[in-house]
Amino acid sequence: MSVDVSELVRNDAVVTLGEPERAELEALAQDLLRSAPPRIDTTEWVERARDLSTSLPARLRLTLRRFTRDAGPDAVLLLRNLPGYPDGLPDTPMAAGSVQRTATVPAAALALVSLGLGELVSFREEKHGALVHDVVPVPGMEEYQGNAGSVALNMHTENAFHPFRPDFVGLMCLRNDHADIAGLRIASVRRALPLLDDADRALLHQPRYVTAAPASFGENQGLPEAVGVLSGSPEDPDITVDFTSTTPLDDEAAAVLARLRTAIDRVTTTLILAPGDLAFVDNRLALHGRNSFQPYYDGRDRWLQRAFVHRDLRRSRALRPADGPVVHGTP
Ligand SMILES: O=C(O)CCC(=O)C(=O)O
Ligand SMILES: [Fe+2]
Repeated sequence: MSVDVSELVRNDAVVTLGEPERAELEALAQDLLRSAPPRIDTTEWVERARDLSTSLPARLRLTLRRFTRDAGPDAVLLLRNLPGYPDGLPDTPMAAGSVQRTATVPAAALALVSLGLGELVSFREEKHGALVHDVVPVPGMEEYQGNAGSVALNMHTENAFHPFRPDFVGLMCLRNDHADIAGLRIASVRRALPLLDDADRALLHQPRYVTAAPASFGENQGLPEAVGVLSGSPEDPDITVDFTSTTPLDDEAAAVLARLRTAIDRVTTTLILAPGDLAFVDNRLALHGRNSFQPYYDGRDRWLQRAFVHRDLRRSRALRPADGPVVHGTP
């Protein structure tokens, strides 16, 4: 019962910008490049971007506003036909930890649209706290369970271990892989839940799982707290799990997690993003991952840019020095 893109279209989860809307967004991005300091990761740049985001095309603002209230059955929003580089797309970066420090039209467009959903946020321990990340295959990291890899990336909540993980993850495609087979995989808890029985659903709410922080988030972490994979309303719960780094604490919890994984597999949709596509995943309701692809490291590999959004920035204030956008460490 995998969900295909036509179903997303029926559910208003796909919005293609018309040419005038694309031109309006490009003009806003150009205005941001002209009127803000060149470096993205400054308070001034984000303030200017936030102000300009209030002038996004009206239909786009309406779409974003509705999505923040209810992300729908698939908990994803796919925006299409965003502006790219006006003078041609540069080579795909291939350095580990590559980020966008200096604004360009696509990075500015990503930031403007993200600010229509909430506040931009990043993590000091990840990509040096940059607000716009490159998601690209990195030589030697093919097998890595992270976005630098090119093997299949297991389904996960972004930063599942972190209490201030993003509410939304924005992934914008600049270039797909050579064979055009690499896809963002998404699955919502709303689709998976009906495939589980009541006992399994109840157990998934119990604190019988741990998700460890990666070493990059610091050594002085105690043991991670045991939590449920599901939380909140039993009829419409949030999901927090990473099928690479979440560990069940007992055999029964392990068996239920395996059944959840099967259910997730059955409802997973693969979105082959095309240049100009921007997918926002509601990180509270949906998991994401990626299928495998072949990188060539010839400057024409797959290239996404990524940004994280918080709906309530205040919640993480204790970990954000000077009220900046960068979350430091874990509580
Ligand atoms: O490569 C993708 O499509 C998704 C990678 C991913 O999980 C991420 O960048 O957070
Ligand atoms: Fe991810």
